Amino acid sequence: MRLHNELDLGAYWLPFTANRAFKANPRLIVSASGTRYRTDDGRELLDGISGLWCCNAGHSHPRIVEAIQRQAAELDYATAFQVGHPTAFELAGRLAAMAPTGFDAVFFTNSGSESVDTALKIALAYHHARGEHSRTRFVGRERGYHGAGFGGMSVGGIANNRKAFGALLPGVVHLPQTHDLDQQAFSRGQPTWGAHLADELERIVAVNHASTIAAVVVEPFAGSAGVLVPPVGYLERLREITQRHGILLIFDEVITAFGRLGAGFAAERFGVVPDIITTAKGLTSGSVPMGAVLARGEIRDTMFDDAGDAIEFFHGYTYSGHPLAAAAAMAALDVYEEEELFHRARRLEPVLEETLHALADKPNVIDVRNIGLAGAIELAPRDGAPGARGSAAFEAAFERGVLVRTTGDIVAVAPPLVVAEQEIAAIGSVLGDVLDDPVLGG
Ligand code: PXG
Ligand code: PLP
Repeated sequence: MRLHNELDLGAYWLPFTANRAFKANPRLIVSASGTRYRTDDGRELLDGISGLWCCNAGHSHPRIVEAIQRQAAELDYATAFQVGHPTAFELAGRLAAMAPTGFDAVFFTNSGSESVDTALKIALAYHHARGEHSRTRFVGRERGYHGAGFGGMSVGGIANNRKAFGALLPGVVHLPQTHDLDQQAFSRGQPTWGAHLADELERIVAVNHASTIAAVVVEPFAGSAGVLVPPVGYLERLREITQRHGILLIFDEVITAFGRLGAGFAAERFGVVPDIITTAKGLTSGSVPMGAVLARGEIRDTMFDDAGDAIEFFHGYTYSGHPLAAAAAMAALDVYEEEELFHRARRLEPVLEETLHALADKPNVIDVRNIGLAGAIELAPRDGAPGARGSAAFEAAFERGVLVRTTGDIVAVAPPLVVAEQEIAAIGSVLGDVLDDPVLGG
């Protein structure tokens, strides 16, 4: 008996989901351990997408579970407004130590969306504190995903996420996206073509004047849009241009931090250091909602100096630095360290690369790309029905026991960092069968 036959599915409005279609054919997950989920009809599902790019240490890791249980019994909640609790301070110090040199200001949030909105507000408030009141514009990028808040939507570049929601933040402009199938298809790691696309920022500066631009925000690799890997030299060029014009550079590392690229942060992997880093997801290995914004100390100091003894940043959340989340994050970082999971991701990167690129000649495949422990297979859209082939691939993989993420006709894979080599092979084998399945052809 499947559990969903007994459940009333009516009230729950699922996010980013076609609810009518889902409720006609619901998929329910009831438990998880390591790289595996169990569905309500007792099937095992290999998690090829780390929950949703977040469960980097695998599911229900005993160490993280124990930390959450212990913390819940000891201190369930303490406000972070004018009061603190020790674990949040410990965690902030630990993140500052992990981050690139100079990032010693850590602000806690509860999600990637809140981290992005927080980072945008820090950028504005920093320029305000310096007396540069005209620096209010933001530069995002086409196909960027920066969460579902109004700030993140505004700098984001995915039209479906924006079209129903009006004018959004004023003064946002977008860089061109960096993925070009003609130039880059079937690249392994960073494509060699495309660094010049960063020069578009010079044009934006020329049109608007540098003194009106607060910050540029980009994902080091774009996750949600389907693993769009930065061209060699591109991030370096963005850094050089922003620095020259006094514009802050924000790396949205909600997906890329905590091991996805075989390092604590993409900034470390790519050797490009921004001014602000947003995180969430892998911070607690997905176990308790939490995000964090890391800023260079001089940004914080400028705001502190300007405020004197008054409140320097009128911003925060009821659950900023929540004890359960902080305890979960401390345990997740312990697991990453003790199990050397960032090194493991780096070691598995060529294994995933080979596995995915071996599917290049399957029907309808127009691109395969990868970086770190993440990759994507892009399928040709069906005539007049973009996304249909991608949806069919998602369902066919689910039926065969593998959870992937599809966005349009792109199948994304990003397994937990604890994944075994045989499990990567199993994902490859299932995806091969999926791509050969006649249901994808039509
Ligand atoms: N920034 C980036 C770079 C993200 O990937 C967010 C912000 C927002 O985080 P929250 O925690 O508010 O969801 C994200 C989240 C997908 C997918 O389609 C990706 C995300 C969320 C939902 C779906 O792959 N990333
Ligand atoms: N911090 C944490 C939490 C880690 O897990 C690791 C490695 O796995 C490191 C730091 C060190 O990373 P690296 O040797 O790449 O600097």
